Amino acid sequence: MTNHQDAPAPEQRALIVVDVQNDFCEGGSMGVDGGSATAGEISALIADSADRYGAIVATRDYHIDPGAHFPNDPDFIDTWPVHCKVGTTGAEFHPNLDLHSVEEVFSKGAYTAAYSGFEGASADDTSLADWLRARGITSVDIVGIATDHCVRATALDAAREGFDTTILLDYTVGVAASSIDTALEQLRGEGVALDGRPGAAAGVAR
Ligand code: VGL
Repeated sequence: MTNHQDAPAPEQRALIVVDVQNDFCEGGSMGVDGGSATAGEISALIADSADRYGAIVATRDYHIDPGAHFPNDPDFIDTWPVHCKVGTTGAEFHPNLDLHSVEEVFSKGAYTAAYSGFEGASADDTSLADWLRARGITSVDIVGIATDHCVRATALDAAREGFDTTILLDYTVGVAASSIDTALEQLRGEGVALDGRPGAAAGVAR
């Protein structure tokens, strides 16, 4: 079968699940409203789209000592309360996220702030971009937390790396309405396709 140019074959498309970790869900140190419901909805999406993706991967914020990322008086824009420290429950994936189909995990931010999953590496130190290219992936769908921070940064890098990039916004939740709006405008300008509305799957769309 030939492929339509606008529709990459499923084996060329990957799903990237960004930072669906306890600290970014309700009860976590930086819990985002709708995070735990979104985790469950992403699991349902994965279960429904087995034929749609050639690979499913997850990223995680995985801090050891990221210095100025964790000040005493965080501004919640560029600096943050302590979150996703290696060895803590907060760093673990949310239990609503079904990891069975997740082929590889990319960890980022050990000693520095790292918003984009493309700053991450697998356990054998392969970068996300190299890993995807090695599998012939040309197109990525991105979901996860938070729309206005790590999802945004991951999508911008995906597009810069040359992947045909879509954010499935329904399967994302964001921190604040104003930074979500700014992020969506920037993403559109950088050629990222936007599908749906932030928080829609979790029922917290603004
Ligand atoms: C994130 C702020 C700080 C995120 C991570 O996952 O969106 N946001 N670190």
